[in-house]
Amino acid sequence: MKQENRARYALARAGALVIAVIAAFAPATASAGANAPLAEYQYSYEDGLQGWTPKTDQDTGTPECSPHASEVVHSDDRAKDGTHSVNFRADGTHDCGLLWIERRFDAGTTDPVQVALTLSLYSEDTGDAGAGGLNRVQAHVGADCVTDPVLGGSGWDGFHDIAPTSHTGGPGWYGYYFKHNQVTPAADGTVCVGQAVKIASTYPFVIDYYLDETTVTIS
Ligand SMILES: [Ca+2]
Repeated sequence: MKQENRARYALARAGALVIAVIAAFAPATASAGANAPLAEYQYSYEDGLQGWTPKTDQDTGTPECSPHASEVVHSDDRAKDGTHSVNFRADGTHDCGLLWIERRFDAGTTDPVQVALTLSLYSEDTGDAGAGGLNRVQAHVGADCVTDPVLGGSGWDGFHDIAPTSHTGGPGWYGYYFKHNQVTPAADGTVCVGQAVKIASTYPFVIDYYLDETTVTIS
């Protein structure tokens, strides 16, 4: 009888796990259901930046903020998957800044496509690191990459806001999702995707964020 109960428990538990897995992937399945992916690209950054180019507002076009020592580098300090990730070193000295990596993707068409981006970011922020606002995860999706980001009234031109880097749950890896419903690729059938951290506060030190598990889906 005990054995039977154990078997029933194991079956019930397996069923619950299956349901949990389905639930976890349901949104992705639903969004891709009517529009089958043309291409899906995944990155764990184990061997380097895998074609992604690191940039900051300081080294791209006209510097927008007073000089800050932010940089984006490959790292083995932390990883969500494997042993390596991308370290966004956000220097908050001047209450301003943008760090990102960008990469072009073959959409396989010049017709409008939908581009979805998922990523994991490790952050220790639990609120404003200074007193100017919350640092944020942002994204760029377009035919062209951003050659000179300009800080406008509502944020960095060309970058879409996703969510703050801070979480009341404390330090850890957090998932972010962004979808651009209609992007017309460049003449060569490619689109540019950027993953960014916006510095929105003043703090006299460097905050280390880590990016891992990026997926770009083109539909
Ligand atoms: Ca990794």
